Amino acid sequence: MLIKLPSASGCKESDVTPESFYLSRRALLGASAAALAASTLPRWADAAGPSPYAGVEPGAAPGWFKAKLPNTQWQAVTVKGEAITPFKDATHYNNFYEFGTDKGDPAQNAGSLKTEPWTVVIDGEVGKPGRYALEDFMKPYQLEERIYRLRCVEAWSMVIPWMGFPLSALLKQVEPTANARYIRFETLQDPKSMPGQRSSFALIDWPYAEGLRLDEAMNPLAILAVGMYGRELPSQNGAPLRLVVPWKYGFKSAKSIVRISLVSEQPKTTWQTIAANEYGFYANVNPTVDHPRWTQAHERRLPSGLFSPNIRQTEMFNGYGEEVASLYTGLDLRKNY
Ligand SMILES: Nc1nc2c(c(=O)[nH]1)N[C@H]1C(S)=C(S)[C@@H](COP(=O)(O)O)O[C@H]1N2
Ligand SMILES: [Mo]
Repeated sequence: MLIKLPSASGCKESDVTPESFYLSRRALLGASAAALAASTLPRWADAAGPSPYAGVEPGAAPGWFKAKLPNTQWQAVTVKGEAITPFKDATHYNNFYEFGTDKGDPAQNAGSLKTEPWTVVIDGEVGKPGRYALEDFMKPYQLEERIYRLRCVEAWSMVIPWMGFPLSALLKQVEPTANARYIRFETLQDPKSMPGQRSSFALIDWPYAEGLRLDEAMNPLAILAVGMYGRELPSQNGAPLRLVVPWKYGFKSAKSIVRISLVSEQPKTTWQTIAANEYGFYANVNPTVDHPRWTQAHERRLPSGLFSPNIRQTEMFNGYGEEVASLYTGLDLRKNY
């Protein structure tokens, strides 16, 4: 399941600029194809069908990609034989309640999000708390591409190529104290730019907050993403910094993060606060534990249509059990949903 592509050291710096990201990765895949089982390559890699990156070119998405992503490493965790979701779907079918509750609202409204300058605060139970401009916050880390399934608790899913760095790398840097047992993530609160925070949708007690157990946060699959499809994150996907935890339901992956706190107690999360009987703290993807109002046994993979709903079986831990199941030995996943 884990595939390591040739590392950046194998190619010239000019090969890893975002402009040539897609093409040179294809070249790398081609060159190393013999070394990889063909069945483990993502479907788009064999050049059949339209590129899922269509529309990624800056000209096709004005204003979305303000800068290039420097320092990117050729490393991917891919999904076996599954196509990457077209860029268009990944950026026009979103949950980001700060910008509205309809799937198309974030694409329509998130243009008002001001991502520069952006400050990230690290606080709580850490030896090295701090307040960083995003550029400085990111600087120590080599960006990697991670191609992950994203499974929303609402039973739809996508496959998205993220760009980011392991959350574990940040945690090692900030030195959690012996009291640190959980990590809490907080999204921007800015009613001026976020219409959902000033509307009548008072269900949510802003800001949006999420959390992980520290050992979950240290798992190598958990990343902080700053980009997708080889470019900066579009605002509707949580620019400029969002969490991605691929074995958990999508709501764990908090967008537009401004504060990361190490804490000793399990933090209160947004969806748990709204409906604890429907959305637990763990929120591991689990086809055997239904949502009280619908089954979680299967999911609709986007893009899907009325006549081609594209239904697939949901996998335990969203297919990442090999990497994460050991985190939960001895835990009743039915109670701790
Ligand atoms: N701040 C914030 N983060 C959020 C949400 C939100 O409403 N606000 N929605 C979550 C949900 S329910 C999902 S499924 C994913 C969707 O990510 P995507 O739009 O990039 O696919 O973001 C998650 N992160
Ligand atoms: Mo979701």
